[in-house]
Amino acid sequence: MTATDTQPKTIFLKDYQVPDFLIERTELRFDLFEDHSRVKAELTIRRNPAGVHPAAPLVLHGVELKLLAVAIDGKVLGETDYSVDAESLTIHTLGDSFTLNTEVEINPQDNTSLEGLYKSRTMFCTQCEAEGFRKITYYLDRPDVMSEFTTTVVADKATYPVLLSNGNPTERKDLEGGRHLATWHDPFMKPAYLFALVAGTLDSVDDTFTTMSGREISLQIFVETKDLDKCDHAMLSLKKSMKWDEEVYGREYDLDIFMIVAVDDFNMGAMENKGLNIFNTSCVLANPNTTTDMGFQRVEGVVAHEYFHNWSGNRVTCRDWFQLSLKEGFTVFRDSEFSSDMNSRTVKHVEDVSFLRTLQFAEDGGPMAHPVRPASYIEISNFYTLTVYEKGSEVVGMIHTLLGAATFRKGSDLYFDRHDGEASTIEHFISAMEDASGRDLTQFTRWYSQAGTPLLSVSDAYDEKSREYSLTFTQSCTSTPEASAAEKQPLVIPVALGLLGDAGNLAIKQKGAPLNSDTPDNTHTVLELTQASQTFTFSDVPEKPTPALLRGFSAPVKLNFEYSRDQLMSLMSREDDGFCRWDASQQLAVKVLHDVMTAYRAGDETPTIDARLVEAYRSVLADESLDKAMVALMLTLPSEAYLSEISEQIDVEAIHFARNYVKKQIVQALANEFIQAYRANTSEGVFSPAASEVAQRSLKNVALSYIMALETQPAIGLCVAQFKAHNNMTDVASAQAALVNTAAADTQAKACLAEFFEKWKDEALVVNQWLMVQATCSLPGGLARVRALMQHPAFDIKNPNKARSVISAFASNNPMNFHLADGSGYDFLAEQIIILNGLNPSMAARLLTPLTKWRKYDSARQTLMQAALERILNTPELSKDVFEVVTKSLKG
Ligand code: B3K
Ligand code: ZN
Repeated sequence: MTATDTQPKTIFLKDYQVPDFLIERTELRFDLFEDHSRVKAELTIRRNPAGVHPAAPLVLHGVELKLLAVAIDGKVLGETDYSVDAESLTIHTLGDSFTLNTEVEINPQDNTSLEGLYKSRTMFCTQCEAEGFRKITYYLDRPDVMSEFTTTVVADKATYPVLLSNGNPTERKDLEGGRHLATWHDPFMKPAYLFALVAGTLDSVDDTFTTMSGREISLQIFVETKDLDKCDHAMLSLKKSMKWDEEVYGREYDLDIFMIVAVDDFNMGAMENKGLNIFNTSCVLANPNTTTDMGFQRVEGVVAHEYFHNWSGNRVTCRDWFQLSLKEGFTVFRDSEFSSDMNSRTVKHVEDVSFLRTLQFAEDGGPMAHPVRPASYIEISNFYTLTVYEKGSEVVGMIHTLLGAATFRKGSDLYFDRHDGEASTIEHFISAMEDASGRDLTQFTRWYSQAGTPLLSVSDAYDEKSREYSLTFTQSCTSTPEASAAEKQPLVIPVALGLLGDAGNLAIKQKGAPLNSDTPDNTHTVLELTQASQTFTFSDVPEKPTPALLRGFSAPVKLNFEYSRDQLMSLMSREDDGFCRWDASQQLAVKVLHDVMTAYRAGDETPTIDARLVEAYRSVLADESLDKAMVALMLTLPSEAYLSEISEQIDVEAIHFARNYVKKQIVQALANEFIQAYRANTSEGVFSPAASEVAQRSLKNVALSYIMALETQPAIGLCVAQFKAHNNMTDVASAQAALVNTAAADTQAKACLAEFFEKWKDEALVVNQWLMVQATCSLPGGLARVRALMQHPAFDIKNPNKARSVISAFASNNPMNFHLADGSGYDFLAEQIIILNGLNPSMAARLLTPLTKWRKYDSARQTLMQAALERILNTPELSKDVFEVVTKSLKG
């Protein structure tokens, strides 16, 4: 598609109509061959009694299919009975119920989009969400058409001994010519996006889980034989998830078997197909030698997320794709709660908030901003966004906060019970929560329809005489593509609050209202804002307190309260809420970083930094009461990406300079403390993935990164020694990253990179880390390094993990090199997007993100970034995916 062709169509939520036909049963037969595959479908169809077009023809979705045969009720159709175009098969005259048989030929081996049926290395696999099923057979490929599936897979037995699909296995037999067949039946009605098929040479790790009603479920994780030693963590995570969902949500697994298959070529993290989850290897394989602590956590979180979809997504699915957050926001909320329960709640929360504030806030402030429930889209693949997922999860989290855990659980029970087996909407979810709580959530639902991050400005006043303290909150929201700032309506914002006095948190008495608190000492409350501006007054306040606002990040808003640096130090050391303590450390660091950026712009490259930051860090390092993972987080300066997000106009060089400069100043003042922290947290023992050890490693590696900022030979020596110890991948990867980013360690870095590659060249996921650490190296010459990496035999642009490790990592996490003033970084990215547009459009569209932010840069860069976008727009045969992001970015 080019700009001159017909523009792709926009789909609107307001135009939703129920389907004219329903598919009661779907019987599929796949004959898989090396150069093509055949798919026979027998669909039992009837007119939808609730349909609005009683005489409508049957219009089935179908893309890139070669139609071989079509019959209704066993009668082969003549050419005038139907018509076929690039996206559909239309059958003109039909009764109210009938059987449709089709046969199509497809070419999975040439399918580089990784949607539909495709080959990943040696195996066949599928990805159907959102609209990939239409690349497999003609179908009503929409989530409100739910059907009972029976699937037969036929393939060469020697090459594809394992044949899997959804549900329970019902038949297996050998056929002539060395082929064999397996049939699977899924008794649960499901939309086509949850269909899956896998055929390959796979081994499995097997286990069982006994459900709360005593049913034994067989659990299998399928991988290539070489990866059998990397499945234990995923299996353990799966069993923990199954138990947790029973305990916390009362949800039991339904089929007799639950399978996970790991594939190398996958666009996303994983997919919740009914009974047959398909995972990107990066989200399922884990082993201490090859996987970092972060990798372990990701596996646990993603396994849980996909498992939880069995109820929030599969048993109750979405009516249409506008409702995506109904399953995704809710399921992210569920998996975050699970991870919080399995590990440290505060640490998990800080990590989530940091991610949200850096990346989702940036999305919400850019041209692709959209409500949690978008009102329109061109290509739904573009809406698997941080807003739908992460902000969607925060919105569910606010309902949880407003209702309390017990009432929320009543609401979720009601939702699952009422809508089991249905394709549902966000209204249904909200109604269940309203009915369970007796609350009116009408105003609250604005969170689903209004885009943009609300800004909450807060001011306070204290009257010593009356001992009254008041807080005034004013909410606003900047303009987003769908609505101007003036059109934004006030939201319901829960503000969790503490009041910090000299000797600790004060008891809170809210004037004119009973305290909304579940703490016995009344030091915590949740205020509910509903108006554009609102004042809350507290009585019997003995001293002017420092407000601890938005405890636990009780709402996804930008908070603006003019804390003094001394107040931030108090919050850092004495506030009860861990999130607020961390947030105060970030705010203090931001202030100091801004001082340095201002000095840098004025030509001063050796400013003195505010000693209070050093003192605050000294106290954090000495605070024995803190969880070590929290110490590590509090000592980590805000990232360049976060500093960019909060800038009106991003000054790439000043941000990079300030961050490095402040880091160096801190370590020069606290060198002994950091060395001490490094030593105290280095354990000689056997590796353990337990939370306490993860926390130690994170603190040790933060200390290492400070020590390396000294750029001395002893520091480099320490780092090389850690690299060579090869005790676990977290330590090795941290040492490698520190060496690669230190100019003075050039020789050592080169030696380590060579050694690392030699050792791990057969482990694709480890090689991806090796690619990424080089692609994100901020030292000069980044673009040349990245171009060289792309020539390396380990690189393959068709593999999304590799494209992400090199291209996306460079464009998103290497600002100094990507944003070179000559625009060469932008040209490079445009080139790669144009290549990927032809191979894998949804990947190509995702890679565009850094260019969509062009308005936040100086005018010279703006011009260069726009030119890169224009160049992409003028590419022939532009996919819908790329077209949508580019046009919205240029307009927005
Ligand atoms: N539901 C899938 C997303 C698939 C998106 C494909 N474009 C993964 C998940 O959120 O669990
Ligand atoms: Zn999901």
